[in-house]
Amino acid sequence: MTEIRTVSTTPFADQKPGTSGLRKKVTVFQQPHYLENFVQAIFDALEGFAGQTLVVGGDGRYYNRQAIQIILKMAAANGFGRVLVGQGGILSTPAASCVIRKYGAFGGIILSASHNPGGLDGDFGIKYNIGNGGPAPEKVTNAIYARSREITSYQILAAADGDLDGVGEWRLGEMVVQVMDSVTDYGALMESLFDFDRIHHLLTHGGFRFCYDALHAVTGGYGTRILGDRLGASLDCLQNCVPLEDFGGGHPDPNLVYAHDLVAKMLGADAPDFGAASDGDGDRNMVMGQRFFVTPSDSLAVLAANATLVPAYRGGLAGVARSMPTSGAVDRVAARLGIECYETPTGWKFFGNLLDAGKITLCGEESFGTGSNHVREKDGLWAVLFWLNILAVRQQSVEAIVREHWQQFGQNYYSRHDYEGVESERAEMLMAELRRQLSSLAGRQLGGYGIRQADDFCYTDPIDGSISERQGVRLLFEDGSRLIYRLSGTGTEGATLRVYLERYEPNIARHGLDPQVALGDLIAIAQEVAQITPLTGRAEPTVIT
Ligand code: G16
Repeated sequence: MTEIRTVSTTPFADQKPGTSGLRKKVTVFQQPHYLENFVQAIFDALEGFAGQTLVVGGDGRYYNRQAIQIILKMAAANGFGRVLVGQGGILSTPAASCVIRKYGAFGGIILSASHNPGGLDGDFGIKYNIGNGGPAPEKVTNAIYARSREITSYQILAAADGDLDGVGEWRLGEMVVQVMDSVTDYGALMESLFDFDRIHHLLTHGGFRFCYDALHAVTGGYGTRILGDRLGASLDCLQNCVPLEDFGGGHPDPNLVYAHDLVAKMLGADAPDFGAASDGDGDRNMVMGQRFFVTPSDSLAVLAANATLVPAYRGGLAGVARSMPTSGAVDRVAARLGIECYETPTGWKFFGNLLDAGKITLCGEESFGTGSNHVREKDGLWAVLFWLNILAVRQQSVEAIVREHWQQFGQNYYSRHDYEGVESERAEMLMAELRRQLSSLAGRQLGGYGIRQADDFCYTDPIDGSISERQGVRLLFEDGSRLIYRLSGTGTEGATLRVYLERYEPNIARHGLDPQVALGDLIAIAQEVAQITPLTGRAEPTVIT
């Protein structure tokens, strides 16, 4: 009989989940009891899991393996019947969602700090996903946080660490641990959605040139197996595909700043036809054509407009959704298709109810996330395969497809300016000051732009009626342009101010300009209204996407 130990502990005050779970420095998680407290708070906030299945996996970053051993012993001590764990402790976030759904698991624990850097000095993270495969909704994360504030003990099995590297089953007390191949189920799901024969043909005939960059993160293994082994992409198309615990010292965030190897290649004289990257845990994507960047908002709109070219979506879309700061490009596609377009707060968890209720088929965010009803997470490789499927059918360049899209729907110029590592008090003061001004902003003229509405976005979930307030300050202009301010909920150092800028341009002659130029007036207004430089001490954003 293996012994269940009850360990006394005291609460940590900082275990409030953010936009996507609890993210902290590795060193914070390594404090005695820190991870254990949070895991016990998750279990205490749940009901009815005795004898049930839990899925556990992570993006392979530093501390992943140690954390998984602890979680397995705690799951056993708390009464789970079985844990499905990815081989080597690896499951990309969308693969974890796939596995939870496929095997009818009670839920899952995903270990990742997504696109944040890893390593001893980097970040770690943990989040709970419910039985639909998606991130726990706010009522669950709030209950976990509440429990973390009052916890006095946790339960853990006194047992040796088990083998995570061999596929197979072993026991931890009464519980079965099943180590499963990390790619097989996810790969089969992808094959069921897309025209793999056509994509295989595209990648192996006719000189189509392609580059996929896994940024030394979790999709290295998925990319090699699915794009390489199954779809025939040659090894030299797959860049940085060896997963490393510290992501090779890089920042596994697929954007124009951090995916520099790919960006340099795609902007170079001898650029491939298509380039794509994914992030630390495999749920984000960036898509580029030859010397051409596709904004995530445009990507969502193009996928929606071309969805019927893909086997899984041949019957059409039930509806679409985007997060509030994401550009309105997809709204225009939805209007043309005669389907509903929902606007949700930032955070993938807000799409879950709409997907479960069958109200939407595709959804996406400006933060390099796109997904569909196939899982309940955004999905980086899925988006890459979706684009490849479209390219295989249309036989046009990425740029030609996007420009044609703009001709049909107009272009939503879009950019996000991030001010990272701002002192938290200063950032809070900036937001408070903006909120204070809201009532006097509506109706004002700023640099030729009339403000039609100024508010703090509040969302009422159309399915369960739950209300989420203070989701971002919005200045909505008469001509449809928008300026949005919010503080990131995923950083681990100080605060990150995000400023989102959007302007609609119907005139084809003015399409394809540098967004920083096309949005120049709005950028100046954004800095002026929020007094960004005086209040943050920053003359310029840290990252522009
Ligand atoms: C997470 C969430 C996304 C969100 C993004 C940025 O992504 O799942 O829904 O858009 O963070 O959030 P914030 O603006 O609060 O930093 P990921 O890829 O980090 O899990």
